[in-house]
Amino acid sequence: MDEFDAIVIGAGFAGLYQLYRLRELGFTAQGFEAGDGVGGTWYWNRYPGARCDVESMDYSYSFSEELEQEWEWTERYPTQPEILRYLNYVADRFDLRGLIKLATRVTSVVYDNETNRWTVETNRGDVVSARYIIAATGCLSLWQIPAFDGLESFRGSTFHTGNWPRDDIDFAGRRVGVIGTGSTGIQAIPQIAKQAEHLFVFQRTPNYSVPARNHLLTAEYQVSRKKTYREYRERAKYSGGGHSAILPTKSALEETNADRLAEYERRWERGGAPLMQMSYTDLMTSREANQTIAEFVRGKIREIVTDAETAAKLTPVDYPFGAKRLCVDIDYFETYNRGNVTLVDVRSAPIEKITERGIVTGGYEYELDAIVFATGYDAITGPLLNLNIRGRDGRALNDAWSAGPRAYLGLQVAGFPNLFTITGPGSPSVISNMVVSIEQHVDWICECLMHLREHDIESVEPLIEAQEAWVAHVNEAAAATLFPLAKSWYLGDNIPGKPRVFMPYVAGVGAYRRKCEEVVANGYDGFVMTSRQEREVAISK
Ligand code: N01
Repeated sequence: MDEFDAIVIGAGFAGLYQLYRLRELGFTAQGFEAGDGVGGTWYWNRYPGARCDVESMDYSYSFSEELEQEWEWTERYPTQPEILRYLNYVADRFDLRGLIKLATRVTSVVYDNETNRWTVETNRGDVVSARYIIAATGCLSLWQIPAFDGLESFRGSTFHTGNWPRDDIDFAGRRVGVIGTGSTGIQAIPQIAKQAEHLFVFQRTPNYSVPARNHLLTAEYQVSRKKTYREYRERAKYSGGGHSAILPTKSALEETNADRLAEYERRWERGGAPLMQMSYTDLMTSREANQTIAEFVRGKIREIVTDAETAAKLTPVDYPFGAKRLCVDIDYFETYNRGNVTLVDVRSAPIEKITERGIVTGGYEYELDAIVFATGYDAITGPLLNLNIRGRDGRALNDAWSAGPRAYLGLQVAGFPNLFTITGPGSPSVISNMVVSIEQHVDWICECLMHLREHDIESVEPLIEAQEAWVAHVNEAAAATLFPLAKSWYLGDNIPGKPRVFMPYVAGVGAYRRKCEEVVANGYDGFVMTSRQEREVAISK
């Protein structure tokens, strides 16, 4: 059996950087990636309109100044093909491909008490052993299609946005149904509408969405940003969401109505998520403050969508602005003014079944040639539970997390020694700029591994008390916000039977990073570290 210091699962932003750092530090490592190329999320999500709604010059690695300086982003919000090119460039530039086995899915990860090593098996028959397991599996990689009756009988083509084919799909002349109006549906719908003969959008919950106001980046802008990249990145690391933005200082309720509207209008014109993050301090903590922005966006929907009935259906009314992930779009609401687009409300009349010809709802059969499922993911915990992880004494992670995820700092789980999760539950992850959070986790893990090596320590895992206190703190932080007031994948609401727990840590990447630094400064407070001798004594008892 091949033996490594570490196995890294996944070769997206997280896996690539993790492999790079391990090699630089002299650890032997093997990466496994289910896709037949690197890129993770950006490898799989090739649906029309896929792009990142974090700005390109923020949504990029900071670990190499050379990379930062030589890579040229072309648009404010990068498209999927551009991000995938970037990640391929990184894989080549840092010579990472030799460390990764592509088209290889990890099927089990099992800890051995006696040897303090993990055995990893894959669908290609690999059986390898490692001291450390690092799950770089992404938060939104386990796509899901709801169990619609009759799904298998449909005679047309079906697609899930998170598993989009590599070939170009042409919807010209076809009647297409899209189920789902989250961030993905909202990006794909305007593009599919341009091609399809007719597009039917099956919407269960209307979403708040803000225009992206995407544009090409000028050379001057890139040069000026690159000159100040270091300070810029440093500010992002200690910010709220992982962008270097000037944070608001004022409550929305301190402002006059006219000034508040002017502020919202200015940010709406500028475009993007800063409308939520930077306008006022209390949009996500005060219902009254939130109502001011929710009403502003509802007004915009009514202004854009010409048919009043369609506008009303598209208007979110029963949950706070931003409590489901805020969407950023290009011509989303405008798309409903096209003659070839029909909005079908499947909240009042849920999808009854899928037939060989199409989708049945409200007693009516919508005949379709293709169905696009933009129905989301078993987020954050799904990809980890899917690895079939068994820790000390054969305990399955699925059992340890049967009532919801329990992890310390989103980095480690008690009872699973030397297993690390990058952007795991209880860390800022999806509430932040993922690249900033990924780099911080990889750096923290590497510092920890070096500490273990230097001090001849064989294993690290959280103390159960520290883990429980952190889980309680993560829950308290979420409870102080409006996030739990919406049904969302942040809470696992989209997966039948999934425990309703708010999974990301909402207090901001700066506060979180300081906590991680403090833990290290206090001798890995909350973790238990065991030398070989101590472990052998424990086993022999
Ligand atoms: O998935 P979602 P997504 N019948 O879970 C609907 C990231 N992302 O792929 O809201 C009918 O948000 C469901 O309805 P409801 C981003 O973090 C980033 O869109 O549950 N409808 C919802 O409308 C995002 O949040 C970028 O009532 C059903 C939709 O399917 C995350 O990925 C771009 C249904 C699922 O929405 C996930 O977004 C795109 C049913 N039975 C995505 N079941 C960037 O730009 C589900 N739905 C970085």
